[in-house]
Order: sequence, then C-alpha cells, then structure tokens
Amino acid sequence: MGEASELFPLIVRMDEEGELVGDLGLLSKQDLVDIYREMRLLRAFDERAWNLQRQGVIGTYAPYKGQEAAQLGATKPLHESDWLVPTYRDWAAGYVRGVPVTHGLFFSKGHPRVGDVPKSAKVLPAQVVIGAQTLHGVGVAWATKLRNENAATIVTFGDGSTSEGDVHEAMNFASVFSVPLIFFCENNQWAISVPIERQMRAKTIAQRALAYDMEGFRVDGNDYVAVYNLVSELADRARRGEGPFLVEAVTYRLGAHTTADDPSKYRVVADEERWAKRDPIARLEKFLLRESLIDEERILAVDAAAKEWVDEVLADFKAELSISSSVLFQNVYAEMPQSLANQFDHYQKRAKEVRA
Ligand SMILES: Cc1ncc(C[n+]2csc(CCOP(=O)(O)OP(=O)(O)O)c2C)c(N)n1
Ligand SMILES: [Mg+2]
Repeated sequence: MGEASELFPLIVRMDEEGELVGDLGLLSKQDLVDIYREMRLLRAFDERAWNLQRQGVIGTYAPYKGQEAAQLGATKPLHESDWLVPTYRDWAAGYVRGVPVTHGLFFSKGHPRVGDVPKSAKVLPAQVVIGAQTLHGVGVAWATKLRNENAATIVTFGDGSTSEGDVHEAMNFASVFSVPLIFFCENNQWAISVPIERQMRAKTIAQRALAYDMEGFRVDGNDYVAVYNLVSELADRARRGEGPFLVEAVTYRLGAHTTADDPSKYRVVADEERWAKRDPIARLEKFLLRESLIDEERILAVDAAAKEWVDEVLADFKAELSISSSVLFQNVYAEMPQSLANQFDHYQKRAKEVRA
C-alpha cells in the first residue's frame, strides 16, 4: 500500500498566504467578500460567548474559533432538502442552516429553548455524546433514501470521536446500505488535551474510508474555497446515490476545548502560533486585500457591523431567556402521548398555583 499522504493528498485551493493555488471553482470573488464578512461576524459572536461565560451569564461553552471555514464550507453548499447532524461545537454550521446562533448559549445554560430547533432548518439538536451523532446521521440519510427525497446528509464529528465504536459502526452501516451521507470530520488536532498522535496510529483519518470501501478526502479545513467546492461536489453525488463519503477537514482549535479548559497546560505556544498563521479568516483577508476587493476602511466597517450584530443577537438571547419551561414538554414527541399530556396538565396547574 502507498503512503497515506500519497493516497489522500491535502486538497488546497487557497494557501495560508491567501494565494490561490487552485481556482475558485463554483465560487465568485463576491462570494468570498460575503463569506469573509459572515465569518468575521461569527468569530465576534464566538469571542463574546467566551466573555459571557467569564461574566457568569452562561455555563460551559465550546468555541469554534478557527473552524469557521470548515463549518461554513461544509454547510453553504447544502440544499434546502439536505440535513445537518452537528456537535456541541458546530454553532456556525447550524447558523448557516437556519438555527439561531444563540442556541450555543442556550445549550451552555441547559435551557429548554435549545431543543426547539426550527423544523425548516433540517438540523438535529447538537450532540454531546462523542460520536453518537454519526449513527443518527446514518439513520437520517437512510430515511431520506427510503423516501426517495433526493437529499444529502452531512454529519460532523471531531478527530477524537473517530476512536469511538459508534463511528465505526456508523461508517460500516452507511457503506453497506449506500446511504447519501457525508461523514465530515473536523480534525482540529485535539480531543480536549489528547493530541491526534495519541488518538490513532494511522497517519490520516481519511484513509479509514478504505476499510469501508468509501471514497475518502483530506482537505485543508482552513481553506473555505477548497472545503466548499469539495462538499458541493460530494453532496451532488450523494443526492445521485453515490454516497457515503468521508471528508477529513484538517483544521485547528484556536481556542480552548471549552471555557472549562486551559490549553496552556498541555499545548506549546509555538504550535499555537504556527496555526494562528493559518487562520481561515486571515488568509481570506490577505486574498481580498491583494485583489483590492476590500480595503482598510471596509475592514473597519465589518468590525463595526460585527459588534452591532452580536449586540442584537445577545438582546434576542436575553429576551428569550425567560421563555416558559413548558417547551420542555413540547419538543420530545411529534405528537404528545397521553401519559406526557397528563404530566403537562399537572405541571401547568402547579405552575399556576405557585404564581398565585
Ligand atoms: C461518549 C463520550 N465520552 C467522553 C466524553 C467527554 N468528552 C467531551 S468532548 C471530548 C473530546 C472530543 O474530541 P473531538 O471528537 O476531537 O471533538 P472536539 O471537541 O475537538 O471538537 C470528550 C472526550 C463525551 N462527551 N462523550
Ligand atoms: Mg478534536
């Protein structure tokens, strides 16, 4: 067998200097201006969420800082009929699909609102049991296949998740039943404090596709242009019945695992600095500046827009915090069974008594 690096070469279209080493494919220069702005807004939200935890407003939060190109590249090409099955770090991906970004904050508070994913979004609630969502992803994809829905499903998971049995079962099942699914691994190099080298002996995650007779791809996860074009092609192929596929998006968790973590205890600064240079937003900015698609004035305008947007989003969040806990009863079953309806009735009567 050849070396994994030869079998699964890293797909790059825009390098860390913002130089195009491939073409833009399906994207236009204007698309990149727009995506730069959106990533900056989402980055500002993520940074503010971190501060909110420090202020005691929310509980534990898992930042996606550094993984914006992977998450947006994985979801922007999807069609309305497609599904996303995400994790606790995929708030930027969910946002693209129509889930309010504030769900990340509700999630961190254990607030019932987080189970209230808009039905039109076709997104499952964020999974925190490592790897378990890959099985759900197979189920969703299989269901769309049985119903002839012409839909692709993308399930996101981390590098650490690939050590879980669930992920292997999901890949085997998906392959045996040829489901229209993209396994999208955000390899951010770390599973909390465990580096990828301690997670597996294999050189790449993509090469695991061979074991399931799937096509596997290794893409620069900090290169929006590369991720977008790859996922776009694979989602088309999945809808045509050619799935499943495995994508390893090579990226880096620029922040801590969560607000409860301190990476200075286990990471070296040189490594963090090396990856900071590969920041997906910085490389887009370099490209756009060089092409005169943005200028310093425009960058300042995006800064201001980001602050304004985050302020608005947080105002919505605060307004919705006091939502009635009755939503706890309402997002469990499609149709509430009688036993739960009885409990709901009892709860409402008691709530009224307590208020009186
Ligand atoms: C089944 C299970 N085991 C352990 C944990 C605790 N845990 C939470 S996050 C995490 C690391 C996951 O790493 P990775 O899959 O790389 O995702 P990342 O957090 O880097 O996005 C672990 C072990 C869990 N949530 N679920
Ligand atoms: Mg990880």
